[in-house]
Amino acid sequence: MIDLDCFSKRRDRFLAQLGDKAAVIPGAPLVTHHSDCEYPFRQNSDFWYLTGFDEPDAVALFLPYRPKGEQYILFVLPKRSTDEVWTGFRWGTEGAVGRFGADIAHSIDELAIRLSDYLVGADGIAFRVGKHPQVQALVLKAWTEQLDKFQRNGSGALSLVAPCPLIHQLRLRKEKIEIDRMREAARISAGAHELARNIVRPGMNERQVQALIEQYFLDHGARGPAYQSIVAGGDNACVLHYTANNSQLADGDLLLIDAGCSLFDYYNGDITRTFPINGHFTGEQRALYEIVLKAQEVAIDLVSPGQNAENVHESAVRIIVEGLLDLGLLRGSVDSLIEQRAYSHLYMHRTGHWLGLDVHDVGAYRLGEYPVKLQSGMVLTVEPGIYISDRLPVPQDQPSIDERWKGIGIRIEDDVLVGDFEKEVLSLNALKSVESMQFAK
Ligand SMILES: [Mn+2]
Repeated sequence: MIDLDCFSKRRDRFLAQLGDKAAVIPGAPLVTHHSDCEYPFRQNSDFWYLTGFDEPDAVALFLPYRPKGEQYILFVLPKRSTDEVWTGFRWGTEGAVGRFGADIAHSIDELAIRLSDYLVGADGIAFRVGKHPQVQALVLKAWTEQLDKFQRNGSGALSLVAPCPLIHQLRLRKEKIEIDRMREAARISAGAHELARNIVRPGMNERQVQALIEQYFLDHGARGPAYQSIVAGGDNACVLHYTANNSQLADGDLLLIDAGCSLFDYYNGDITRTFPINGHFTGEQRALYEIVLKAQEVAIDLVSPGQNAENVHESAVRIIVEGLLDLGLLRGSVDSLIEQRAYSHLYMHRTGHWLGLDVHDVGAYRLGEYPVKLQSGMVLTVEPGIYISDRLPVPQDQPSIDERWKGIGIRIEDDVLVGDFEKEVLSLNALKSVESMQFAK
């Protein structure tokens, strides 16, 4: 059972920051997959962060201008045995109050008639426009009513603002309880990568490896994969978001696996490993692997309070460019290659992203002119790569690529927590040294 104390503390912080604004935070609905079948339910992360409530079609109101005991309102699916016999247990309004700490709870059917009244007294409304069409119609209607009455009342919610900066600033720095959960997500994810590397043999299908990894996630108590697992043999690894996972693994190719689990409270792991399918690197594979590994280690080394994600990225780019120059895959000076991005046919993505309740987690990377400084409690991935294929044209002045390099795609990704002084690699149980990627098969 999830400890709900942290959610109530977050609500207190959020309410304090709202001033006299109301916030309307919708949960996620069920989403249709096809016909009348739905995707597995996935709660909205902002809603989850503030409520810990894991049912579809809920809406939370935060009303700091109202007296204590009327500030946190939950609208939820009503308890109804004729529905529960089809879709299972619901907490209903009683559970929303008794278990989840709402001051007041109503059936979601009543949102349309109650929302306007609850928003009276707010001097603004915090609501994310453009993401929740049904709730948005009600919010805009209530806001319009207040604007219409403004001349008579001399007060009302004049502004509609985005709640994201407030919530996402909170979410960017993880609490201790969140860090513990992310450690667990990384530990399970790392275990799956270790299993995969030990079982993979030439002739297996990518899909079988995906099945092993995802079985491991479920076996170890996770909800499932945090995102579509990428199991990409050989040239497939050069497609960054390859998810077809239906090719046979060839003797002599590398296998790139980008997979992580999501826990029941939605914290995620995000790990990539690349290893030779037959247990032995070719010379070309090894040379490139060593570059990516060095780039990743140098970049991880830089992760510390006061640093920023752009410097982390640039440090990895520099090592990769230097390495590709040495191998004759680039031509020119390191600085001008970096400045002109003349490496981007071989390394075309950023070196990492925030990680948390969302795999590409919320939080700004820049504040205007300045990159956001890393602070303790932030978690980011560090994931440089090199991908050699014919998909992108070789820039003018750059050497054409010999066939022996083609079909090699390598990425190495870890999840790194910024500590007070030191970093912690949450995913360190997934091995990555050249030696540990190779063994007799
Ligand atoms: Mn990632």
